[in-house]
Amino acid sequence: MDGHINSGSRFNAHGRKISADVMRECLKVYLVIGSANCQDDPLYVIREALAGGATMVQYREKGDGSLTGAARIKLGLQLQELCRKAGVPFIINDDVELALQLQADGVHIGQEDADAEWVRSRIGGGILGVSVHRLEEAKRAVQQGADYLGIGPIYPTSSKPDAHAVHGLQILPGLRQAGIHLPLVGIGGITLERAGEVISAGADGIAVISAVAGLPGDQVRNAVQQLRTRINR
Ligand code: 3NM
Repeated sequence: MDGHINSGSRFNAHGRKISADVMRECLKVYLVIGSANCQDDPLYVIREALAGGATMVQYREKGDGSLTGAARIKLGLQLQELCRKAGVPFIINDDVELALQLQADGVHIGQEDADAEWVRSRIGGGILGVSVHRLEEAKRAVQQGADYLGIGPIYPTSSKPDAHAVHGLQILPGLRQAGIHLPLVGIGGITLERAGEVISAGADGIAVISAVAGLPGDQVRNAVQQLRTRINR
């Protein structure tokens, strides 16, 4: 592995970093998904979400009953193939080695995970997302080469038992006014009804688990279409 994630991908050809403008587009309706989050077969859910216009996918195989070992890798490869066909970046949560093994388009890490500078050195021009909870963390992630910042939880969420205290919408204009210009995605408890206000507050997009993966598979496509409409308003 040469340390350049999926260097054949149109998102980071020749190891170049993704532009902020393309990153903003990719963040619009960002689906975070693992088998434990899905009511239906994750492959069906992903197919429907991509058909509805999901703009980026994060494979986050966590929680009760989540897959490990070969089964985790197999599902990752299957999800990645669907994303590749749809021309949508495929990001791995928290596991640089898995990302390199799968040749994913990027990695998303939290503050408790690996150091962002180290991850950047491992993934070359791949997409690097970092979850931050305060201005100092945001500034540091910018310096360390993040392509986007995840901000959450914006609202209460039951999808992440160890989530931080709820920030509310105010954190978004706070970061913008403090000079953080990197693409931002809001996460945590975001629903169709709330999506518009997250964008109005300063996010470039929304990242969701339950509002998409938690639905019966036959409702997923419509849910993503509706989210895209709210984001573009
Ligand atoms: N990260 P839902 S909140 C994966 O605050 C994750 O960083 C969060 O799931 C953070 O859309 C969260 O179902 C869960 O609320 C998001």
